[in-house]
Amino acid sequence: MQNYVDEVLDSLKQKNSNEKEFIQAVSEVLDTIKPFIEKNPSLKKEALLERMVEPERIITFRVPWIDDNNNVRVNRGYRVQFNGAIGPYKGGLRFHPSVNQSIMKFLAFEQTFKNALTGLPIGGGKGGSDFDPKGKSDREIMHFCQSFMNELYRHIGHNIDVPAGDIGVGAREIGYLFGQYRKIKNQYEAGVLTGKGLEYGGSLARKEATGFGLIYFMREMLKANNLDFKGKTVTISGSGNVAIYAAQKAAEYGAKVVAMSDSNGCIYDERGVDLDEIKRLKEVERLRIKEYIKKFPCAVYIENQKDATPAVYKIKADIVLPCATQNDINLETAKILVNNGVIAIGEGANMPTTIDAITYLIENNVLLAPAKAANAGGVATSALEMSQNSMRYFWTFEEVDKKLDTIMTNIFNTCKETAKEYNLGINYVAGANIAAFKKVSSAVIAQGII
Ligand code: NDP
Ligand code: 2IT
Repeated sequence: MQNYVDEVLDSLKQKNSNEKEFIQAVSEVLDTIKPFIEKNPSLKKEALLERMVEPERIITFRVPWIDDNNNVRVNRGYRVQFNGAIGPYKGGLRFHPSVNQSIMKFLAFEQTFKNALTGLPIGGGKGGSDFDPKGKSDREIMHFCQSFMNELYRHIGHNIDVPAGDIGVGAREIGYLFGQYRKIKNQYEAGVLTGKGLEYGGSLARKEATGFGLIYFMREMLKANNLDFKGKTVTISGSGNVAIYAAQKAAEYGAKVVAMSDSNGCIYDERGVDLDEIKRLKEVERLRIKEYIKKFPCAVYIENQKDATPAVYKIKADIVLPCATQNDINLETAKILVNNGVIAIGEGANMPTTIDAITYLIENNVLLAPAKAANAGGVATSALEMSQNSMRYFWTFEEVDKKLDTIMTNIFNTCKETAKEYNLGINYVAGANIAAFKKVSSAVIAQGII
């Protein structure tokens, strides 16, 4: 059976040799589920792994738009509908210049398992574009979103595929996308997108959900190991949606967030980062994080050096929350973190840690909250938004937040129990992968060869 996993991985590497992020995401999952595959030898006859690593469908399309100087510009749009066995495809849209098919496939693959862990009826998908929103005017963003939807609309629907936000896509973009969908379809299909504004079908607590959910998961993970947030120092990579609300909840639990970052560098504020200022800079003004020190000259700004560990990871902290992008923590960075005495790492971003770094961290007894479990609060609350849209009703902030807390607590328990069942100690990464794989694969098998 060991061979079966290796055969499938070899063939995947051959077929997708230029898709390094996708190969990485699949390798991490398949390597950690080997004990489960061993116990279920009949899966090979079913070609189950081959079916699980092949997306149901990939859509790519041209997105033409006109910039403020009247130049015609063209970007590439994507939607990867990876696995719809347990519900409509569900997952965010990422607008970032680095977006390519490999990144879309890795994100959609991860999403499939993450969504299964939430316990809610959602399949896995992801989409986006290599469009760079940085420095674009509101009008350019709107025009791009409209053009993107001019093609995407034919592939989505509240029972088909339900996109949401991710890097570079927040409430503003979801608003423009929803408006264009409504215009084209001439119908009010509230549940076709999530992360909507509160005035038109958005859910209370969706904005906070990924960050809050990450901290609820971490709270349970720390508790299971006789630890908590009180008095701990925290550093956070990123200062976007996930980072901000993770910082807020960690501070509520008595931790001190001393550093946050963007792709240029980080700010270090010994007294604890002022989140109102971060929110003003990032959510309202859309400025760089280095502006923080204008208001707080006692803080320092440290610029990243090219090809080196990002500055934020060199700052000593008990708890580290990567909430920016993939492969932020490599082996070299993991060694720095361990040397600095890190206790726990919470993956708010998708696949922020390379495989060798994960192995090193777990071997060094660092508690690692794996992305597909720990950041599932965002998509779980998106599913709650879909429920509210179907009911044509809404829950209060407290009601949604309480459901989110229960979901995150359940996900942690699933990871812990599965790790225990397979004698994996604190390897919650393997626990999450096995539990999620079990669920999606049984649904796939039950539905026959399709
Ligand atoms: P945002 O666009 O709101 O913020 C992204 C943050 O990451 C910014 O601070 C950005 O800095 C920083 N960053 C640093 N390096 C990079 C890089 N190379 N590429 C892109 N961003 C970089 O995104 P989110 O907060 O929504 O997403 C952050 C992470 O969390 C992503 O990995 C996403 O997939 C994941 N996630 C998001 C969920 C959600 O609900 N939004 C749910 C689950 C996971 P800069 O401004 O300099 O680019
Ligand atoms: O990575 C993710 O889980 C998200 N970007 C959120 C997806 C969603 O559908 O809310």
